[in-house]
Amino acid sequence: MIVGLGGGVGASRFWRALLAELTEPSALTVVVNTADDLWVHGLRVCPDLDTTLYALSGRQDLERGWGVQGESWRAMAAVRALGGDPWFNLGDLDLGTHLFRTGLLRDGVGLAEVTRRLAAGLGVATPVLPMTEDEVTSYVLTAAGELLHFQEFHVARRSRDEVRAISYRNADTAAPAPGVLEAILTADLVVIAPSNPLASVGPILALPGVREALRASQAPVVAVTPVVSGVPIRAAGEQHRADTRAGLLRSVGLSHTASAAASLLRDVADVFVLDRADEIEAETVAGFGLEALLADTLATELGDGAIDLPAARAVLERFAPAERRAGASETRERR
Ligand code: FO1
Repeated sequence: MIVGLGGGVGASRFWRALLAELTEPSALTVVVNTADDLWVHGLRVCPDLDTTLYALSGRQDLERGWGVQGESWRAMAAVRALGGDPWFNLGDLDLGTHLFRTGLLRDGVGLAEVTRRLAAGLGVATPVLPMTEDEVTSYVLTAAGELLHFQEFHVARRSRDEVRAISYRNADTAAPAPGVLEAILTADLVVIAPSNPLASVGPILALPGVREALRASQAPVVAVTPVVSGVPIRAAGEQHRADTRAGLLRSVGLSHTASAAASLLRDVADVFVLDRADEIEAETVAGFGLEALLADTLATELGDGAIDLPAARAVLERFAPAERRAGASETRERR
């Protein structure tokens, strides 16, 4: 059993690439950040859970990274026409997810069960667990002294504010969702996705018992770099996510580098996957007590939902048993 921890866009690419190599979709369980969830228009929106579910069901808008393919925006246009300010864009199809989830939450169903029902409805066979059923929320304190919900900082303000600090409200009193600690403790391999280290991975690690479970787990804990230096960023969304990441890392006195991301995981990870372009950082990573594994960490979309991500293959080849890997036995037979 492989357990993945992560956020939305970067993580879901990695999960898709891992799943393409696995014989069973249920060989992977993913634990997803919920600290950038928000209430908007009276609805509970869980961006990272939804990105994960849309990605694993083949519905994700691969260009934007979030939301559903073939989306329309008539409901938001109606809100605008009524004088509202839909600063957080909910597509018409996506709204169905939020209506379904909010209704169940209002009826007293926990977020883990709601997510299970969403996954079942979307045909996702990989268990997707919210990190917690409690409302844990990332807040960004700006240099101007404003306290912004993470999405206000990231979406409404386009990450332009200088950040002084990020905090995870309620994280210290929240409980990991049912199954989260058990999954980590019984995993054969734990993968920390190439996700924002402070906005997506940080909140999961801040929950009571998670760091301890990662340290107690017998499984190798392999983290994949979210930062690749010196590679021109092509998509506008990638630049926006990089700006958010850089601003948050700066707030804790770190530069926007792979080794800075590794330094935040030094107490829980065993291995840090560096992009080949950042080989020069391998020594720094090793200095944190992490084994540096070099691989190509950038994904290429191949069309029809197929993805090429060599780092996912490299992690499986090194750490997953061959019988779990699609094609691994054929490769052995051919040898
Ligand atoms: N990102 C944006 O940049 N602008 C949006 O209006 C926006 C809306 C949105 C709605 C649903 C959803 O699941 C994600 C959405 N995102 C939007 C992405 C989201 O802000 C980020 O991907 C994550 O929260 C960061 O991990």
